[in-house]
Amino acid sequence: MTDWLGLPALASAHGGQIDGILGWTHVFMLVLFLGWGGFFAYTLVRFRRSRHPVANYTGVTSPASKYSEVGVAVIEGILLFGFAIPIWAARVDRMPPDREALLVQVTGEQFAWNVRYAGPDGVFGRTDIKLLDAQSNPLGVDRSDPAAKDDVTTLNQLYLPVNKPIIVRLKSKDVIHSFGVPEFRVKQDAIPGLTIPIWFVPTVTTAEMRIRTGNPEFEYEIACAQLCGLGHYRMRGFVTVQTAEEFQKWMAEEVEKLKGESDIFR
Ligand SMILES: [Cu+2]
Repeated sequence: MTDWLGLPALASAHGGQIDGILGWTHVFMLVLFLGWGGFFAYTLVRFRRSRHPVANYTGVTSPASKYSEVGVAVIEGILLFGFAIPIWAARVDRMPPDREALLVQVTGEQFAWNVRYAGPDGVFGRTDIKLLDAQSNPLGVDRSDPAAKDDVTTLNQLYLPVNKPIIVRLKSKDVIHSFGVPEFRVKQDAIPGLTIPIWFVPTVTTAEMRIRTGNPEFEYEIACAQLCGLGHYRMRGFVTVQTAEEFQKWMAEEVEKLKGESDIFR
C-alpha cells in the first residue's frame, strides 16, 4: 500500500504501522501543498497590480482561511494523537516480558557494534571495566563469573531468530551512536551512561529476503545513524535473521567454541 514511498523492504511486525503513518503524512502534506500552492497562484492573479492600482487596506474579510486553518490543525491532531503517539507508546511502554523475548545487548563504540547474548543460562554475566581490552575483550566480560561463562559475544554481527520478539539493550562506550536497521523500521540513539531498550519482531529471514529482493548478497545492515566521528562511515554491522532452528544451532556452536577456548567449563 505504501510502495509509492520507495521505502526499503519491510521486515518487522510493527513496521507496517510506521509505513502507514508515513504514507498518511505524505498524503496530507501533498493536500496542503496543493491547497496553499493553488491559493498562492490564485492571489497572484486575483490581486495583480493592473487590477488593483491602489492597495486594499481592508484585506480579506471571508472566514474561509480561518476554517481551513482549523481544519488543518484538526487533521494534524488526528495524525498525532490517533496514530503517532499510540504507535510510539507501543514501542516504549508495551515491551514484551523478558521470558518471551530474546535479549541482546548491543554496545556502540567508535566505530563498531559489540553484541552480547546471555547464552543458554539466560543471564548476562558480570562485567568489569578493569578487564576491558579493545581487541580481546571489548565489553570487559568477566569469564570467572559462572553466569558470564556462556555469554556469547560478536563484533558487528547480530544473529536473530525470525518471528520472535527481540529486545535490544542499547548502550554506548563513548559518544552518541544510533542503532538503525531500515528494514525493521527501527532507529534508536545509543547514549553513553544509559541502557535503552528497543524491541521489534523480525518477520523475514535473510534467506527469504534474498529471494524477495532478487539480490543473493542481501544483508540487513545496522547503520550508525548519528555522525559519531571520523570513522562514522565505516560503523556498520549486519543482522542475520534465521529460522529458530538455525539460530539455536548457531548459538550452540558459539557456546561450544567458548568451551574450547576456556578451561572454566572443565
Ligand atoms: Cu557511530
